[in-house]
Amino acid sequence: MNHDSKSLRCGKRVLGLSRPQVMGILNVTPDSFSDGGHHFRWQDALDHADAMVQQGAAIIDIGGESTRPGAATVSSQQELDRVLPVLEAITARFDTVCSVDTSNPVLMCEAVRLGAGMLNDIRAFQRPDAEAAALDAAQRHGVALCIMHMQGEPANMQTAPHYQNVVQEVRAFLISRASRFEQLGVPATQLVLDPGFGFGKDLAHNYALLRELVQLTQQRFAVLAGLSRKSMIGAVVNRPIDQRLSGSLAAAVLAAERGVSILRVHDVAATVDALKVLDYVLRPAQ
Ligand code: YH5
Repeated sequence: MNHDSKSLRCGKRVLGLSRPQVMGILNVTPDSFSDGGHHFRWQDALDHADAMVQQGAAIIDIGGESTRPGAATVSSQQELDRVLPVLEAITARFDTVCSVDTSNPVLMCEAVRLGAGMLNDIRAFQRPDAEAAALDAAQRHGVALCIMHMQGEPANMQTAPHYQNVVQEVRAFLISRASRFEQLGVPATQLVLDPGFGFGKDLAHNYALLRELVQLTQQRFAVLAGLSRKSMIGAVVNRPIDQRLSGSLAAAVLAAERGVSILRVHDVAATVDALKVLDYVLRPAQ
């Protein structure tokens, strides 16, 4: 699908996708917004969400499970305790769509009750009960579902990623998963596909997916890309994680130019500016 015709239902709201939209990342893990110890600073997290909304984020993606290789596994209750209070505060304060980054079916149900407009699962709703929870959320509350491709699990996914044809395999997986949700009654206007940059892919796999994104964006679903600060940027520019903004902006613009509708990013203001330039180039001359 191209940018002209798309919109995404996110619960009570409809997000127009005639221009690419920005999803701001809000991590609520102990290593973010901490005071150096184990104390999580709620106000800092809310201030950060506020800033991202002011900068033009259409969606705030709240995540309480670290997917870094070697990261401590989080219990279901811990994840609920981290995410739900922040979600509740954000939906009360800001007129923005909230997405919850989780594979936990209990959190999916609770998040939708508190007004989340999108569920974002790096495991594509394949864990036991996650599919049923996502289906219920989509059908009863109209929330959008973001289906991401990953090979393996975060703990081992970068060990030896292997594909015959990464673009075809990722596309086939995503289309089959989305078609299943459609058959179960979820309209395509509530489904988002994501190739899952960095999730069980080496550098060549990641760049093949970025190069060939039109193979995903030409389907009938909206596409989301998460490229911000990832290793595939760091490997090319040869810079640590806090110096990857320029590379991330280049990747975001290249993805949007290939028809991606939602960019999941850390740096909202800079990405919004970069996308404005792309939008002006793509706009018919007046
Ligand atoms: C994604 O792509 N990613 S969490 C490593 C980094 C920087 C950032 C080494 N959740 C995605 O953001 N959900 C995450 O530098 C996601 N798509 C969707 N839908 C990983 C992350 C990151 C990892």
